[in-house]
Parts: sequence; structure tokens; C-alpha cells
Amino acid sequence: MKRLLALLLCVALLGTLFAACGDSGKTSSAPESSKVESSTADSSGAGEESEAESSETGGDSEPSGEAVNGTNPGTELPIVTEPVTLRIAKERHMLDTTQNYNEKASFKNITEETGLTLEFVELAAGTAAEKVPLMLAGGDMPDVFWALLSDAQILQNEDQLVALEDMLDTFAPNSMKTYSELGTDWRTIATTPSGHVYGMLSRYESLYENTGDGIQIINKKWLEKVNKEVPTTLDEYYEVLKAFKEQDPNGNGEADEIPYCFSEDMWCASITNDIGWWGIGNGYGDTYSNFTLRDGKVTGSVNTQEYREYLEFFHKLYSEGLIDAEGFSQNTEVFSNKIKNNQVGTYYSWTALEYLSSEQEKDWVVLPTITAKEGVQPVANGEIDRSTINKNGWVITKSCQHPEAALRLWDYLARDAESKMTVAMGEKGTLWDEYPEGGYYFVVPENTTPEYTFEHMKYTLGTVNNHPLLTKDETPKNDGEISPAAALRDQMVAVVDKDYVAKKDQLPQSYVSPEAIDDRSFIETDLKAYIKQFRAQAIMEGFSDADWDAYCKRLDDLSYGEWLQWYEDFYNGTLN
Ligand SMILES: [Ca+2]
Repeated sequence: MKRLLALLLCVALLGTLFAACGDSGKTSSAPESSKVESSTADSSGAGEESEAESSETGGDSEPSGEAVNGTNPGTELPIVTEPVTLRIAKERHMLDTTQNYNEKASFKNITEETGLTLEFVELAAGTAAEKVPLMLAGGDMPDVFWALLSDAQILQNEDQLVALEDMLDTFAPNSMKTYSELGTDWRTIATTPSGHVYGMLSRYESLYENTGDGIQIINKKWLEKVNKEVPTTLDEYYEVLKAFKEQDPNGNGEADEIPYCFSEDMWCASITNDIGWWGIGNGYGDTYSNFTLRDGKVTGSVNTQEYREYLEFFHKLYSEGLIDAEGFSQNTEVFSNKIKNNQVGTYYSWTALEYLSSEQEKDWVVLPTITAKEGVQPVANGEIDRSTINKNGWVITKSCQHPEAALRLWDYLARDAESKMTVAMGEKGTLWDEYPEGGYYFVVPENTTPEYTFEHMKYTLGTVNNHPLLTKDETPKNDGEISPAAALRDQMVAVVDKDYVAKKDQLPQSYVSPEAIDDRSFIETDLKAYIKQFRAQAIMEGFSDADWDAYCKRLDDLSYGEWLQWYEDFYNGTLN
């Protein structure tokens, strides 16, 4: 959770990235992990089924028929045969400078176009986590929750929500067309354990810059200063860190260099980032570094010989002063100040622009993934084609008198890529545009000011991530010819993405029942805390064979095996 929040913050600072993060409405509340939302494993059989079903609706042809409950079917306009007002709950973003959502391009003429009047129930930025549960608990229920409900809130409030599955073909044909074009079967993502669909999908199917997490960058100027190349092996890496430590590469005459800097407080700068060099884990952090998923099997990562070697290597770095002694305790601000202060040789970041100017950024290059020992396949922190779908983008409640109209409104916004992008980023021509030959690209405008930054523009003109789902083909490109800053992150991802977790080894994006979540939570609080504590201790103080054996034994006692089994069952779709 912390990770996505921090991701949002770093994106806000960056000013070059578009949708790196969770729901814009969730900046200040508790956003879900981007990885928990990672895509469903490919199931081509199911994909065929969805295509077959969509052709039943006649594909592109109009479902015809009588209005239902005052709502015209298909794509006929106006949406309603008589005036209808919809109350839509949405959390404002703190950088949104509009007074009301009706000012946004997508809604300026919505009543003329559809017959619907929209009354936005706008929750102040940062208040959704507190207010939404009150609404669900019998407070003022809106007709629609727009990008506000978590999976757990859906599953715990099914009786208050409208099941959409039987309405989709008639009232959401545009969305169904998009769903049929996805690389995965949308039903496995959108269907709850009880067999219903409550949420319309939003965001991007996959955004290339978001397929990865933190990427390790290294100071090229420092490398030149100490006369070394970008390291490609563990031994070379060690030698570079040592040279950074001893040869005053920042040139101030003091031994103030921190060769490798990390911070457990900064979402993408955890020391767990590097465990993939030993071929273990499925990413960084307290969940993904703690298991290895390969070929359908979930195994332990932090009880292996490889993990032990990782701890020993980092203990050596620590004891020689080559990694930041404050890494386990410092907050993000302290961490970033060291970088800004030109004391750091290498660290994990979204891009160097996070803390440095465009001029300084040029001194940094990506460190390609290192293979720590012979025979292992290293893993970088990312997932090939990672899904960024939000499955609860648009949820209609039973308080809504015209659920068909509410569904059609979303589907109207989903009528084509340009409409969806307008919801995301405002009208074509400012933050995104179209190539003469077709297809779209993002634009980073130059007319921004400190008072009205690029980030202000995004959240003012659009909703950033809360648009109806855009497929990969519909998603604009970050084009280096047009906006070099926008393309920077993509170029960094391209250096390491061959080492990202393969599609087949990614966790699915399906709903998990509250009971199953409880089962896991029961185990993992103590387990994760213990793993984390041992890691810090082992790296700072070292450890003996007996310490290691006791640690492995303690993992067993803390039900590490059951925790791993939970993830294997989740992967296999066999959780109870
Ligand atoms: Ca120095």
C-alpha cells in the first residue's frame, strides 16, 4: 500500500509520467498494491469464450429493442427517454483545480448529449478511506461509486450493489467490445467468487512504464572519475562500490560518499530489490520477495541457499561501509537529501528525475540486472505486460433508480479511444494527441508554471487513471521524438524488462474472498515482520550457521509453508 502511495507522490514530483500509479482518487487514502492487481495468467481457452459471447451480441451491431426503465438500449442517444439525475461519488485529487467534475471536457455537454444530469458527490482529497465505509454502512448512498471501492468493499457489500452481468450486452456494448480485445479473459478478473460482476473495468490494460518498479541507476560521472565501467558481475559491482567509497568521486575532499543507498521507507528503494540477482523472489518488498513462483509452483525464497548468499554479500558491503548504514531506519526525505547532495553512487528509483534536475539526470545510467551466481536466472523488479486494470472502476448501487442509465453513461464514455482518453487526460491536443497515420501519443506541455504544473494539468483536465479501460493498442505512446522527458522511463524499463517476471509466473488479478484474506493475514503479520527483522539483523551484524538454522526453523514455526501454499492456491484458482 505504501508503495503505491509513494509511487503517486513520486509521479507527482516527476512530472513526466502519466499513469504510473493507482486510482488518482486514492492518492491520500490507502491505495491497493499495483502488483496485487497484476494480471490474470493467460488462459487462451477462456479468451475464446469471451469472443464467442461478444459475437452473440452482434459484435459492432446495435442491440435493438425497447427502452427499459426509461433507458434506451445499445448506443442509441439520448441515453434516457426522460430526464434522469445520477449521483456519482468520486474522490477529488488534491491537484485538481476545477470546482466541479462537470467542468471537465467529458461532462461539459453531457446533459445535451445523453439526457442525464450528473450530480457529483465529490469527496475531498484524502477522505475516501474514511467516508466510503460510512456511505456503505447505511449513510448517504450514491448511485455510483467511481473508482472508490476496494475488492474487499465489493465482496462485503454485494447485497447493496447491482449485479451487472446480465445487463452488459444490452447496455454496455462498447465496453464489451473493449473487453473482447483484451489479452486475458475479463471474466476471470471481474467476476466475484459468488459469480457476479459489480465493477466496470478502468485504467490501462498495461502501461509499459508501469510494468516495472524501481530500477537501479548508477552515477556515470562517478564511474568515469574512478575509471570503471558499468559493472556486469557481482565482483565488478563490489569493486565499483569500493572505488566510490575510497576515491572521492564527488570531489569535495571528504570521504562522505555512500556507494549504495537504500531506504525501507521509500516504496521503490528497499534493500529487497536485489534479491532477484540470486534468481529468487517475484519482485521486491514484504510480499513479492518472500516467494518464488516458477512454472506454477510457489516455493520459499527467503529460506534458500541463494538468499543466504544474498544476506552474506550485503553483510560484507555493510561491514565495509559500502551501503548506507541508515538504510533500515531513514525516511524518504533523508534518503533523497543524500542523493540531492551528490553523496550517492547508485540507488533504486523511478527515474533520476525524481530527485534531480534534467541536467543532473544525464549523469545517471541504468545498471543492467546482475547475475549473482552461475546457473541462476536473475529476476528484475517488474512483470512483463503487467496489468494495470482496476476492476472496480464504476460500481452501481441498489440506491440507483436507473441502473441501466448509469451503466450506459459509463459505456458512453467508453465509446471510443478518444472519449476514454478525454476522461483520462482532457481533450485531444493538450496532454495527448493523434498521429496523422492513427494511434496516439502523450504530450508533456511546455507552458507549465510552478503554480500550475504538469501534474495540476493532468488532474484538472482529466481524471488520470479513472477512465474506462483502454486496451494496449489504444493506449498512447511515450514518444521520445515528441517528449523526451515522457520517454525517459520507457527507455529505462527497456534495459531491464527482459528479466521481468514472465506472464506465466505472475499472480492472477482475481477477487479473493474476505475469508481467504483473513486466513492469509492471520499468518503473515508475524511472518513478514520476522523475515524483515532477520534480514536487517543479518545484514548489519552478520550471522552464524546456527543463527541461520534457527531462522529457518522459526520460519517453519511461523507457518511459512502454509503462507506459500496460500499463494500457490491463489495462483491455481483453488483458494477456498
Ligand atoms: Ca567526497
